Amino acid sequence: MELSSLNPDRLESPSTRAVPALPGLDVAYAEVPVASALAAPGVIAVIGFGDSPATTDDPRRLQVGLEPLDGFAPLEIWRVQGVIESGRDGPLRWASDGTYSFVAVELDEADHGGVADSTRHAYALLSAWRRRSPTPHWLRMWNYLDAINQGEGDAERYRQFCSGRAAGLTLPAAAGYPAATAIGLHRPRGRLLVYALASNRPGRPVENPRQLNAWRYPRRYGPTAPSFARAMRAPDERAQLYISGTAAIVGHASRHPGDLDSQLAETLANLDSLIRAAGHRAALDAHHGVLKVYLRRAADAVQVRQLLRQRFGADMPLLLLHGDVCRAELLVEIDGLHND
Ligand code: 3EB
Repeated sequence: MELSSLNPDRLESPSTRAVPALPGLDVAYAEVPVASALAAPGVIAVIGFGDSPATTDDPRRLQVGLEPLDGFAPLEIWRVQGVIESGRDGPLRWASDGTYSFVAVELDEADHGGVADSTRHAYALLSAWRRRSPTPHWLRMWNYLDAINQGEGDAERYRQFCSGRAAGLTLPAAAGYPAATAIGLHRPRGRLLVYALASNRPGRPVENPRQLNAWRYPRRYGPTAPSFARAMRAPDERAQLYISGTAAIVGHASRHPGDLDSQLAETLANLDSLIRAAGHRAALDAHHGVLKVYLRRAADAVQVRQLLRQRFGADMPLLLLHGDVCRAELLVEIDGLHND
């Protein structure tokens, strides 16, 4: 389908027709060569982790600068059912089967006057792409930036990021915010990476009854409340829930500062609550979930992996990364996918 052949006005109007559900996406962690991952049918994104540069200019190949912890350095491979087209559009890279798309943008902060303006620019580019695309509905966004807790008070880089995102993000009419993750890199690279999953019909945002909706956080957390939903129920037949970065926040307050075990327990309680709020019945386990864990302290990795293996089973797809949560007192954040 020609990206430009669709009428944006029509795409912006909320869809109320009953439409058949989409096939679900598959996401898996595998230690395989990049070339063979990209060669498999239906692969829409291949995400690597750590400092090694991407060795191909295939638009589907993404690299997140966070170091994998605990010895497991896999690729994250996303697959869809359809035939993939991919390309570039200025600094954007995209891949799509017409029902789902991945789109990514990586900017040098120095080129755009800092973190707020870089973020605004990145989101403006993504928003313009969305409106031209056959997949104008955001399901899920991932954000990775340097030194997320640097700066005092409202000058903190995460808060500046939130203001830039709110200034650049547009949503289709009547749509809620997508699920999201925002994590800080330890090794500064001067770059902002945002990538997103979009689809040709809207998902259903899900909020967590244990937590205040993030977009309603009070002023004390910054001038612009964060633009994300706690989770997004995908518009597919498989009952897939995209889970936002989830931490030890209850209501709007951080719990158990400095206490890793208690933060982990609180985070798992939040995940359970969110999965229930989505109407999913299955437990979070190796058959129904994929989890990515961000740890502020690399030394916590062995203990956290052991605890999560005990809780979810040895086969649970689990990736541990060295990354900073957007509140300085939080040591751990978990995001992922739940299939009911
Ligand atoms: C929180 O619950 C923790 O700004 O996109 C989690 C997930 C967090 C996404 C974002 C921030 C974001 O507020 C931080």
